Amino acid sequence: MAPSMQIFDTAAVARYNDVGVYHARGLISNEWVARLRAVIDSELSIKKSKHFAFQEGETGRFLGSQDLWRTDETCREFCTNSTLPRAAAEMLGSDEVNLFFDHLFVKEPGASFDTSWHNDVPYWPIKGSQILSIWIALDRVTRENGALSFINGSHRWNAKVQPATFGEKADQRRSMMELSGQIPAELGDYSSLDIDTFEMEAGDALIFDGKTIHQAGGNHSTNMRRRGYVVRYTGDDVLYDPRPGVHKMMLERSLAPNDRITCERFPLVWS
Ligand SMILES: O=C(O)CCC(=O)C(=O)O
Repeated sequence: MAPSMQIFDTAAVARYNDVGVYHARGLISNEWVARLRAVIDSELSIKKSKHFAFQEGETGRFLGSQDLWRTDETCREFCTNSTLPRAAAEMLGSDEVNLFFDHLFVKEPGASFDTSWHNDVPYWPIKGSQILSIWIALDRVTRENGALSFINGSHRWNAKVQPATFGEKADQRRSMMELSGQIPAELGDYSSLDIDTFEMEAGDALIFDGKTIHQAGGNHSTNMRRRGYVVRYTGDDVLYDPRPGVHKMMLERSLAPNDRITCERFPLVWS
């Protein structure tokens, strides 16, 4: 059963709307953290599972996976029937919430590559304003092992920041936004921007708008993993939009352009 108590106060929702990201401390219980860690470690240990490497360095790997909830019962329960759908509904200000997908980002010790600056909506075949991600720390996250940074207010820029690569070849970090001349070529030059970097405890979550521009540092530690599990949700105003440039693996054949996205793959999880 979804919990019935309100999770966020008006200040939290206002902060999310204002800057495009909110640090929800202790959103996830220790029990869920332990259950999700177990699923993730088992996913990453199976040689032929569907996880993939964003990058493989000499020292540590940056691993990802997607749509775990579709095959794993623990992830399904967490994404559809934990505190999360309500958290998404409150932040989105939405009567209904769909699960879009879940996503894994694991930086093993020594996976020193940054996650390039980007925002998420340009990758996805949906449009609308009520799109968010809940990035859950399953380990302590510090500046040393891969903390995430966000450009405050960038969800209002109407920008598309879609790097050519997700990090390995830093010199190829060219974004659509960079190409359109809206911001300087490298985000290292972003001294005038209001950027927050979040250190987190296991069980904390960052809730951010699909348009907020963000990045993550590499994992420079020798012994701290950084397991991030992200669940993405959409609200009332979101429609299917299979335009050129979106990830092909996200396309859903049962939907037509401008359909509401509710279907087996993007189920309604809150109403
Ligand atoms: O965890 C990371 O390194 C990147 C996460 C991210 O970009 C996202 O969740 O959209």
